[in-house]
Amino acid sequence: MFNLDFINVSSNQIVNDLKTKGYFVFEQALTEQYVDEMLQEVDFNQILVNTNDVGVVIAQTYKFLTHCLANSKKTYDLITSRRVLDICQGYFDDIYKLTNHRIYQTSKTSHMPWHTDNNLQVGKQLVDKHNMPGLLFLFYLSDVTQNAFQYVKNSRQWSTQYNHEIYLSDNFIESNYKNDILTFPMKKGTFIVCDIHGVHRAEPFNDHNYTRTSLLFQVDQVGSQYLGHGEKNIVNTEYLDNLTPEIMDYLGFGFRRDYPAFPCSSIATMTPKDILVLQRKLLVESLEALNKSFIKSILPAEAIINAKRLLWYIKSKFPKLINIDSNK
Ligand SMILES: O=C(O)CCC(=O)C(=O)O
Ligand SMILES: [Fe+2]
Repeated sequence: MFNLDFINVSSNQIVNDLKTKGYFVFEQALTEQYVDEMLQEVDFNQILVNTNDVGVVIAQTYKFLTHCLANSKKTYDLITSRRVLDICQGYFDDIYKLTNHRIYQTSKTSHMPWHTDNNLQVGKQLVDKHNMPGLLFLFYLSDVTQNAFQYVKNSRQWSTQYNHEIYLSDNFIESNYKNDILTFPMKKGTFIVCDIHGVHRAEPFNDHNYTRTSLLFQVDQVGSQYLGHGEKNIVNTEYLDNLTPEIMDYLGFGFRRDYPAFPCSSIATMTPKDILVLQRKLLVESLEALNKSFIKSILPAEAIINAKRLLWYIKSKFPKLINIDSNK
């Protein structure tokens, strides 16, 4: 999973950097092979439409696989890895929980505002800022030359002053903290972890040939006064080969979750171009479906069942000859 150079950095060192500076960055912490295998588990070209599974949705220029703990064993293993848990154990002094996670792909253009991630929500609305300790974990799953993560040095020391603002304006940061902006254009596999109270964003970009792929997850020290804080974690039970009380607690077994999965997507969050691509695909599939339903409507049900019985018989006699999908 991790490159040797990263394995050789102690978790104490990472925690120490987090406590003193508010962030820690390591270029190419994940092996290239691990990232490639992780990406093979995600199909960004398959968008959910009446699909009975977890999968990818579109919100503007982003594609999201929010429920990656249900769809990617590699992601599950990374999010529940000893390394991540050791960092959390060292950093937090009370129970901590995974509060959200997602793999996402940003294409063509994006202008993310400067913000902190200590958000409290009611439904999908951000309503307030909280003061629970929290960590934002970010892994680059592609080489990041544009749209890099940016962090304002020492901003966690003053960000509470702006708790009444949902975002900070580009102008404000540019005029007051220009020299404190750290930008991390780095290679695939890079690991970034920072204090959620620090001001950060992905640097705006506009390049129709560029795509950035990332894994992000957040861990908060959720106290009992914040019952329900966090998105639900949908996990594939097949992946749970390392379950311990520690991991059950971290994943929030039996813990209330009130926030909807991010982003709240629908057809309305798609770009006109993505809607057109989808409509074209749907048209072809709809014609096939109509064709099938027309044939079904003119044939007696008994004839269809008999045809399936015949196919099954032929298949059992000549297995290589035919492949039936009995749902069709
Ligand atoms: O993608 C990034 O670089 C930052 C993302 C982020 O801060 C967020 O989604 O809250
Ligand atoms: Fe953020």
